[in-house]
Amino acid sequence: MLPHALRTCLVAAFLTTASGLDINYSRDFPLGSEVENLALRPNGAAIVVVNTFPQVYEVAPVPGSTPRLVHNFSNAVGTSSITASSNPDEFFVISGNFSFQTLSPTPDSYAIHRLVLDAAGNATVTELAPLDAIEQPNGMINVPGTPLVLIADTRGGFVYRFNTETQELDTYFDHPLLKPQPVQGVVFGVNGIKLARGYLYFSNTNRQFVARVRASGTEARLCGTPEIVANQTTVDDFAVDETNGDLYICQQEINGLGYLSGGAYGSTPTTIIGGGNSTALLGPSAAVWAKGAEGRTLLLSVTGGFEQFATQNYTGGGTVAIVNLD
Ligand SMILES: *[C@@H]1O[C@H](CO)[C@@H](O)[C@H](O)[C@H]1NC(C)=O
Ligand SMILES: *[C@@H]1O[C@H](CO)[C@@H](O)[C@H](O)[C@H]1NC(C)=O
Ligand SMILES: *[C@@H]1O[C@H](CO)[C@@H](O)[C@H](O)[C@H]1NC(C)=O
Ligand SMILES: *[C@@H]1O[C@H](CO)[C@@H](O)[C@H](O)[C@H]1NC(C)=O
Ligand SMILES: *[C@@H]1O[C@H](CO)[C@@H](O)[C@H](O)[C@H]1NC(C)=O
Ligand SMILES: *[C@@H]1O[C@H](CO)[C@@H](O)[C@H](O)[C@H]1NC(C)=O
Ligand SMILES: CC(=O)N[C@H]1CO[C@H](CO)[C@@H](O)[C@@H]1O
Repeated sequence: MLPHALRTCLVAAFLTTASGLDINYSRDFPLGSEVENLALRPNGAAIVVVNTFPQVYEVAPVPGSTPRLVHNFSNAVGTSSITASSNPDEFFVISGNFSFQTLSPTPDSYAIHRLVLDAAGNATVTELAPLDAIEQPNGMINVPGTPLVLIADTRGGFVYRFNTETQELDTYFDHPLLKPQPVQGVVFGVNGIKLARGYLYFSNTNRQFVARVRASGTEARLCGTPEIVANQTTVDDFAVDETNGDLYICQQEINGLGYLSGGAYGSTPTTIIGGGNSTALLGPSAAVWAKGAEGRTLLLSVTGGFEQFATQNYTGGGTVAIVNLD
């Protein structure tokens, strides 16, 4: 707890965009955990995947909560993706083998699973299908009210769609803006994806933008032309405020949280937490709105700093951060 309290350090920029902005953290995940993504239980707890261990955790959305192991897969290196389904307390999780030393995935190692939590929080996990067509699954979202999930292939530069009832996998969206543009061997194209305001929003990590294209998630195949809405920003995942289009951007590379007003699309986000030498947010990887708090409270998965997974000289700090925006 203490290291986290000490770490809280907000840059002056936030004072002009929000007052009372504060940040709190869960306790650290086990050393070596690359805390990768998260989804919400109906009770508001975060269900969190770790990409260096094949594990899924539950984290109560209160400061100082201890991550509770929910499931430990036996046949994979890590878990890369999670989304809540259209049914309460049901989640889809992707497991697979990604190496942080070579920064590359093992071909044919990924699979999608259904994870259902009972009232006691115990998980029942069923493998649905291998995902061999997808080079490297990253962000995954549910298409509301359907058995469909959309899966970003960060290495191939596609958005796939998987039907969790029929097991059909197809290419939902293919566009040049989804493709990676490798930077010193680091290959990350489309990364975060969100359906909001009648659009599919997506980030491209190598190319440092967030774009959007009109979409419902249910069309046979998406054929629009995306527009870049936030440019020249280091971006992993992000959250969209459904009411006004405001964007909150996990700036993993610069350890910050970026903000862009829905009225300022086309410009460059401002870092409202972290950045510079701040340790307030070391490697934020994904964002969801806290239960009933859209536009007010974000839950972020935080890796504790990316370099440690490449060097395997672990420094810890993997947490869920709770960011109050008002
Ligand atoms: C997860 O399972 C592996 C064996 O598959 C075991 O070695 C490891 O200790 C387990 N981890 C936890 C946190 O239970
Ligand atoms: C993925 O890693 C697991 C755990 O090390 C291993 O059992 C499995 O064979 C690997 N899968 C592939 C396709 O290499
Ligand atoms: C659920 O979890 C609790 C505590 O972890 C355990 O005592 C109980 O036996 C589990 N119930 C089932 C049905 O697995
Ligand atoms: C985004 O920024 C890049 C430079 O990084 C520039 O080439 C491109 O024209 C910009 N695109 C938009 C839509 O602003
Ligand atoms: C970060 O720390 C280094 C070394 O102390 C210093 O030179 C640099 O100016 C700092 N950067 C910022 C943005 O504060
Ligand atoms: C690991 O990191 C610590 C500081 O975080 C440093 O003092 C140490 O030299 C590093 N070890 C290696 C083997 O790089
Ligand atoms: C509930 C709680 O502990 N909130 C704390 C979150 O962090 C801020 C500082 O960033 C504290 O002022 C709050 O009390």
